[in-house]
Amino acid sequence: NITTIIVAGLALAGATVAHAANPLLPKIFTADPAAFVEDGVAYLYVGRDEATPKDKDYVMKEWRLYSSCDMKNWTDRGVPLKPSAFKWAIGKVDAWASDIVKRDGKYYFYSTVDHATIPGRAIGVAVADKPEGPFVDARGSALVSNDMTRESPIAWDDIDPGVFVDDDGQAYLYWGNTVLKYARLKKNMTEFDGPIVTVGMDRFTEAPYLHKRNGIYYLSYSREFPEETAYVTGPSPTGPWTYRGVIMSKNKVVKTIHHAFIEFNGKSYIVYHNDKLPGGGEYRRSVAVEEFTYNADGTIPYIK
Ligand code: FUB
Repeated sequence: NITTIIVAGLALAGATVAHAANPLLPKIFTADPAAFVEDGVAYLYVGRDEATPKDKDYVMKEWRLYSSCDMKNWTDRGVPLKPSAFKWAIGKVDAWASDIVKRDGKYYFYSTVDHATIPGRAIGVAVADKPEGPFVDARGSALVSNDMTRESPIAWDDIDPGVFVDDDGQAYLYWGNTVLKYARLKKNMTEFDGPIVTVGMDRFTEAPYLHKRNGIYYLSYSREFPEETAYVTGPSPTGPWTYRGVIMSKNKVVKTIHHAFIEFNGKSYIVYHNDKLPGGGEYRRSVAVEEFTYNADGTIPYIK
């Protein structure tokens, strides 16, 4: 189809093509991968880590998009949006973690930004007609802000959105730091359809991610700090949940691990970040991918 032809054409024309092994993107520091597949092309949205070795916090001014036809060679597709797309946000720094989904021909990008007037982090949603954008604010206000969800005393509890649309069309947004929350989304994908629900999840830290395979719902998340990736499964997008184990272990240098799952050409992958790009560290992360095979009973193997 036309998307595949354009991507292949870009690669042939010598657009910036990254190489074939981890770290996936060897030229810049990147974190918090969000991924989806369409028409034989894998799309990877990452936050760019711009902290210097001396910085003691994240410096993230933009999200960047990469695409691949083989999960090995990645084409730089530029900056689909920056936090400044959300006029109600501070807009200068901190393009924190995001997630992306396509619905009714439009691409919805949920992301974490700093609210300009309500202290703390907030979640916005932007929409585009193409994966590469341009993305524009879909609401003109935060979907979630700190005044709506006061379960946690911290200002960054409303971060790390993970979006999921079930086969029956019902969409859900999961998010949180320290406290895991979810809410149903209306079909317009820009409003909640019901209350924000808090889920008790043992040692939950952040980065909830919901995916479904063969009728099993998998809710994976980062737990403890430094973080490891753990998961539960259930018979529905809202549980009840059964703990299944750890998928990836802690990286004590980078401390965070933010992950996502994708299926591409019949194979299963987990994308995440580590510190392996030379000069890397806690605020200078690098996105990586691992291929894995589900166990026969549907469980996910430990990935070294
Ligand atoms: O990149 C900033 C924050 O670090 C993300 O929101 C978390 O998931 C962690 O990766």
